Amino acid sequence: QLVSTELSSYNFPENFVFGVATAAYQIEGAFNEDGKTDSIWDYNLHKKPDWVIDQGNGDVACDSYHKWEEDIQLIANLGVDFYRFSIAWTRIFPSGYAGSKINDAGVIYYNKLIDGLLAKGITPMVTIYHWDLPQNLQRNGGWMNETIVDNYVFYARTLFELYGDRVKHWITFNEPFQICESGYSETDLAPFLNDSGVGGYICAHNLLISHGRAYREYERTFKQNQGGKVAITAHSFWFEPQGESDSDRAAAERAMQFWYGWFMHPVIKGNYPPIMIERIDEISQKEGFQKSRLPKFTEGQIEMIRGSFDFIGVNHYTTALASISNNFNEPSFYFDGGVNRTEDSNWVKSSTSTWLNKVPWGLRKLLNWIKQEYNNPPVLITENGWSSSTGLEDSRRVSYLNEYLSELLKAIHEDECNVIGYTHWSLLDNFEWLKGYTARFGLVEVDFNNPDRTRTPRKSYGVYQKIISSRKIN
Ligand code: GBH
Repeated sequence: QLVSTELSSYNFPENFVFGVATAAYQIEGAFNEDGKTDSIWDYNLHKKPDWVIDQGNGDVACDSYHKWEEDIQLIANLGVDFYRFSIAWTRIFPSGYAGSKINDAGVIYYNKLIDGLLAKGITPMVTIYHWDLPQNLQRNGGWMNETIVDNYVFYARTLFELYGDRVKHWITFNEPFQICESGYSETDLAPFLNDSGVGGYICAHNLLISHGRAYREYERTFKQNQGGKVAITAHSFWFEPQGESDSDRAAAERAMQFWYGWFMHPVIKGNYPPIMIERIDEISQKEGFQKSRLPKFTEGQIEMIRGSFDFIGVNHYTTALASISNNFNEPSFYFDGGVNRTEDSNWVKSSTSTWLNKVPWGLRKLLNWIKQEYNNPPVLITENGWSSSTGLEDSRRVSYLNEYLSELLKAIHEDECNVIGYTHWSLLDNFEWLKGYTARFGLVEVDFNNPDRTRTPRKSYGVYQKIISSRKIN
């Protein structure tokens, strides 16, 4: 009965909150204004524009650095409770380093944004790190150098100091898997390091320690006075077994642990998932590594990271099918996981993001898995959305939104999953990483050929607006 497609007639609970999300590099532009330095995205895309399908980059993007007042008006008219945006590290600390000179102009920009949101009754939710590492730190190894921890924690602490009187919701990291596996072990995201089977694990290790320390810093120094909440957001597919066999079932469960548990198991239960430790230790040894490619936490680190969340953030877009795989022969996350990822050709596929299929029941199954696995923690959906091309009549986004929210309602009312809110990605069409400006995720269309970056609400904007005001699917 989990796999139905009927729209739900339940209401959203009274305290359920709605939001909309963006990220700094994807919308701000002004890449070299007011003292900002290059992030790994500025640096790499200037050096090699061909990383991106249309050679686009974030130099101007939606120009939200200048058009933030218009953005706030769009957010206010939409009627959401909160706006999730990220802060560019390179605007606050141009050198990136702990203790380095703070950049006042950058500080002021986010003050204006936060105050502008609050003036319209919109709650600001800040992502501290959404992929735009200062290139100056990447010069020094970035997330693969353990000295990143002190630099990140100092940066996070500075944000708590600067904005914590008004910002009560903090996300330390957006999508560790993408930061680390895609950025350090593959070439899907900056810094494109392609250090297969090694870089991603080292990055993730330093990232988890950074998260834990930032959380403890907030808890110790700010929580009592500021009364805010700190969380981490990980991306998760739902992995459905490809067939009925035990090995497909085991592969799907392994996939959940490798993709999602890699980060959430340490944060919620302490340490990496046992299946990851076991497999990576064993495979590393067979490969002739002296030590496991998966780094080890100390007991102290395990305790520090365990429980470092006030709620958990989940970015969920789509579902994949899992079956067993033994087909790789170089050190690799995929070999370690032993999962072959496929999809069902009957699923409705996004025309602009090939990885994105509309599988609404996957959200409900994912929420149930989280409930079981982690003892029903408070979950905020920090991203969910659909990728179209240009055009205001975005009927596929509308059905995606209606159907995913329906499954969310069923998870809340029928399965008692503790979901506290929903965030749509994205407010605006924006710079979609290696897809440039070809994949449009906005409730609002942006004309990137117009120097004014004109914004026009799509049909889905009105549909989401109505869902929020009526508190049900219409
Ligand atoms: C989010 O990432 C990001 O947080 C956001 O910045 C981005 O704009 C948004 O979603 C839309 O993409 O394994 O080769 O099939 C989503 C993360 C990116 C994870 C694509 C899955 C599949 C690549 N997803 N990825 S592949």
